[in-house]
Amino acid sequence: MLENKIHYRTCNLCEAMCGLKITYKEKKVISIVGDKKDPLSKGYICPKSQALKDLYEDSDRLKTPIRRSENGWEKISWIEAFDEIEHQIKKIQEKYCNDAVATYQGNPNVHNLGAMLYGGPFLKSLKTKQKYSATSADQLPHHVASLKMFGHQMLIPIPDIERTDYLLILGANPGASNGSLLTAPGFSQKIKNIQKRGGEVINIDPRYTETSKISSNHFFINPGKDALLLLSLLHVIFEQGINEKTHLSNHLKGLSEIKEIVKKYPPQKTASIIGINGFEIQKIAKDFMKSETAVCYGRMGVSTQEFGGICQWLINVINIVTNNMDKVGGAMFTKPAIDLVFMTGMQGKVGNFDRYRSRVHDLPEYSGELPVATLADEMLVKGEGQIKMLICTAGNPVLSTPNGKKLEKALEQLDYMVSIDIYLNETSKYANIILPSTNGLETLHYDLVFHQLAIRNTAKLSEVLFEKDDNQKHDWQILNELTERITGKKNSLTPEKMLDSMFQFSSYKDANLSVKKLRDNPSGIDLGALQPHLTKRIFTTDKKINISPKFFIDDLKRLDQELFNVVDEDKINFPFALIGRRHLRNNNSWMHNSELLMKGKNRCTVLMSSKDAKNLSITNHQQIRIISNVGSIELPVEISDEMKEGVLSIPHGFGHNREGTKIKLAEENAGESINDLTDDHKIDRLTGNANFSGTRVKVRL
Ligand SMILES: Nc1nc2c(c(=O)[nH]1)N[C@H]1C(S)=C(S)[C@@H](COP(=O)(O)OP(=O)(O)OC[C@H]3O[C@@H](n4cnc5c(=O)[nH]c(N)nc54)[C@H](O)[C@@H]3O)O[C@H]1N2
Ligand SMILES: Nc1nc2c(c(=O)[nH]1)N[C@H]1C(S)=C(S)[C@@H](COP(=O)(O)OP(=O)(O)OC[C@H]3O[C@@H](n4cnc5c(=O)[nH]c(N)nc54)[C@H](O)[C@@H]3O)O[C@H]1N2
Ligand code: SF4
Ligand SMILES: [Mo]
Repeated sequence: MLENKIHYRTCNLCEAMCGLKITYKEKKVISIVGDKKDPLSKGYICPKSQALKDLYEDSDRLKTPIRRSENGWEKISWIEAFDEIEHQIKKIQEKYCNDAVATYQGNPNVHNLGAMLYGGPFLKSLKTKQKYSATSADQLPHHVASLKMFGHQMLIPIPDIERTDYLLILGANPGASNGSLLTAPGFSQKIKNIQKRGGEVINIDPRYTETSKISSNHFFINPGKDALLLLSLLHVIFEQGINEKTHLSNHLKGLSEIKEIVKKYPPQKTASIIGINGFEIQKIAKDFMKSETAVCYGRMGVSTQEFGGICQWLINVINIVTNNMDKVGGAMFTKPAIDLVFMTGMQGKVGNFDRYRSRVHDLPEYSGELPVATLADEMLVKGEGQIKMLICTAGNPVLSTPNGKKLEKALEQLDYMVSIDIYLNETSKYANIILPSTNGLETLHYDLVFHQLAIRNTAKLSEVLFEKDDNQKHDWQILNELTERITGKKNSLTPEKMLDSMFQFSSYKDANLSVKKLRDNPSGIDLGALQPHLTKRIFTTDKKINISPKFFIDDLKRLDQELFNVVDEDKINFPFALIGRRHLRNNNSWMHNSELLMKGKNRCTVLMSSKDAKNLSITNHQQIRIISNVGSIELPVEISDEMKEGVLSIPHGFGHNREGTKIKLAEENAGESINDLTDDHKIDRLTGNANFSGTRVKVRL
């Protein structure tokens, strides 16, 4: 009789890094529960963790390379697949130029140790400027703000929610997302704990969300107007008078400039545009200042805006001028065991911005990438440097980037495409060859990125639970083989060896960290609470924190023109503003094939306020057409007073109704893609980030 066995690992499905205790027998998962001994998550897990079993067992998951042929998809050997891809890359780069081969890296790359370690060398080997990723449909403004202010793109402050007295949340819904650029398992409980300690949590969102429900107070905001709100909050803060002698004052520059600038934005002038009463704006600013400790946190909803760059800059400014930056209970910086900021910073590799621009729309490069909103046009618009081939790794840009229908047209006319993906889905179906990788429980994992953003410094290794089949390959093996074929150089390092060598640079010398030590401590190792230490790692050339970078200040002209514009044609023709939403049991576009997660009622609906529904004589569940300037989709309405009047909400990641995919359950729960409505030309022109907040739409019955 075989006995049940126990395996400990970190869930890699979202950013929360929850510790799991998995009971299994042979190759069968028996149960997944929270690991109480995990020093970070202490037993917390969410329902999505259960889907790791479904993912492992999913019969739609690809296990061998497949090639598109006249007779449909045919299985081919790895050798044949690599030979053909190598040949195509070389042929296309020779015929056109290196930039004719583009890459897109999707979100699961950052949740995958192998892809993190071997993705960089692979991209480098291609010598192409046409590199894209989900970053520019997500957190790009955070990186740009950190680079301009602190001198390092990864020096991202995180709110110390376990010790703060006042948390101001804009454009984030951790109640559904479990947190982002803030690894804090059990985020919702931590929000409740702030209030139990006598503190306050204020939530600003055009929807009354899962997070709003557990906050002390919620304010509806008009989508896309947060930059004005932040300017007005600063106006009140400076009007009240700040303490200019703080632990950071000798390290700051630009204080008088920002003080002068925000004079132009009193709440009386901005409130009606923002949609929040001027007295309330004043109160938020004053309460923030009054609190012993306070922190402002803004995520997706404020990053993917027309002024996402300005928003992330001003959030940092608020935390700095109220003396809450780099302080317990404020915004803090981590010191993980493998510290990417330290390791790259010491070599002077702190990030880059705008070294070159995109060919078609003149948009800025960030860290070797171009904005993904321009990917389709870079494929469609003829000329030197036009993209002819795409290599897509763990990404589904047809559903996840603005104007997905246009991208489909662009993918259709490419000379060649490769997807490294576990499914035949809406994007990979355009590939000539799909290279399938292992996933989740089949992989060795260490979170290089999310330890860097975690509320507590810990270290944890997840071993392979189920050995892959002989014919399967890990992402790192696929990427390594491709790199070797392009460069002609062998690399025999394994992820394990690389990890071990990175621990040698760890600042936790006494902990003697190594792969072996982590193997001996399968629930993880605690390295302690976050400590203030910013002043030792400012990477700007003059070693000052710049709170008034010219880069952002210059963009205020664009903000003044756009946000104070009273005659807005778009608003007249398209009276509603559309926003997205996340659901606890969705994960972007790719987990709708899990039976456990798909239980329950249809989630792909349009939320509309009862007043708007009444005005338009729309009844609950009625099918309506939503139309933007780029496309239209049909969905059932869910009347809900969660919504601000004039604002509609549709979740992203659906739209599995495209022909020719092989994700059976997802196809049965197809929904429609919100990104068939979002506009690839309406972006934050400053940073190049996509703009999903407040797409103008109209409704037809
Ligand atoms: N309108 C709107 N659009 C959005 C958003 C929004 O809020 N609203 N959110 C944006 C955000 S924050 C993000 S991060 C992006 C996400 O954008 P993407 O990363 O492009 O999309 P995902 O849905 O995460 O798709 C991940 C792909 O990776 C595959 N995959 C999963 N695991 C593995 C693995 O281990 N290895 C390999 N090789 N493949 C794997 C899946 O099958 C899927 O095809 O979407 C963005 N798009
Ligand atoms: N269950 C689940 N968890 C996930 C994901 C998932 O798809 N499902 N995706 C993961 C990924 S890739 C990411 S990046 C994170 C994102 O995690 P979060 O940053 O928490 O993102 P969302 O949950 O989309 O929350 C964004 C909020 O912004 C609001 N919003 C929209 N427009 C505006 C605006 O103009 N102003 C303001 N103030 N608010 C606005 C929306 O109503 C929404 O409540 O979640 C991760 N976790
Ligand atoms: S919160 Fe995220 S990391 Fe934690 S169990 Fe859920 S999906 Fe996994
Ligand atoms: Mo994301």
